[in-house]
Amino acid sequence: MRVDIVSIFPEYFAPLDLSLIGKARANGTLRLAVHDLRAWTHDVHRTVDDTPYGGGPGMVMRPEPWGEALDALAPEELAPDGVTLPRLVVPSPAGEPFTQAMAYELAAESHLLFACGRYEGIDQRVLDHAATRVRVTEVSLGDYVLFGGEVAVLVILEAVTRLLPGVLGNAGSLDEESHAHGLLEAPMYTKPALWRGHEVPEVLRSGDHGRIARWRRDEALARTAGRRPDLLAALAPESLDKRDRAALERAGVDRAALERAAVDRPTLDDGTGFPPPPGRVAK
Ligand code: JAH
Repeated sequence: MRVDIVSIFPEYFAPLDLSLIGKARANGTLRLAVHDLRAWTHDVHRTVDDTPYGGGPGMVMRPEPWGEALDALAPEELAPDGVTLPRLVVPSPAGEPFTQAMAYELAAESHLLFACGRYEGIDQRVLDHAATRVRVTEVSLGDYVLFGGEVAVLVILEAVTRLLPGVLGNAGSLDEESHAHGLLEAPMYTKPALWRGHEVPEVLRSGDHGRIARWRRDEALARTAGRRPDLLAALAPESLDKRDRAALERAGVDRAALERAAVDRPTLDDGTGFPPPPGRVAK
């Protein structure tokens, strides 16, 4: 995968040299470049902002440097080597909520271009113009406002690059983790069995893999019901079997309350709302 990032603070992306993302860059799985928006300014002050039309507080990012950045990184004419157009991702509190499903979608792209806004945002015409050339997705990490899109891009890249083939050492862990089944995960424990008066649940030390799997499923269901009723309500009814429903009943889940919490029903056939991890075939 190729990734380009445009920002007025390229130094924010130093962590992308580290850990598994750094390794993916070093071994060529990830070709990532960070660009300073000011490279596409021409005045002595390298100005990237101006006052908002219509008045109001703060400043808006002026369109011209962004237009030149787009010309450089998503050229109108397809390169003769057949390099594909990037998908433009723009973090914004007004964007579509970022989810694990969107992480899978972005991980399937061959080229992502991230535009980091600052101040009160980017002149709307930049996005309108970009949409005549490339697919544009405004993405929100949640209902809060940051100083700019840089940290949001770091978060999105963490979620996306770990899904790329070969980036995670243990590929098996992808389909067991939180959100992979539309539920939160059961709690995890390691040695020692007794620590500061707290014991590891007996079932996990029993060696009975059937009992362990059932316990984990029950814990996942109870946790999800307690903490994220919206996730439980969004599960397709077929993805809950009789034993699951019994576990939810024991956890005191009121089905009507779940229905009220439903926000968005999954559309994919296995009922999770997520595509299978790379290398696994959908049921
Ligand atoms: C703030 C440009 N929901 C996360 C998020 C993403 C981006 C921004 N804020 C919050 C942001 C100012 C300018 C982007």
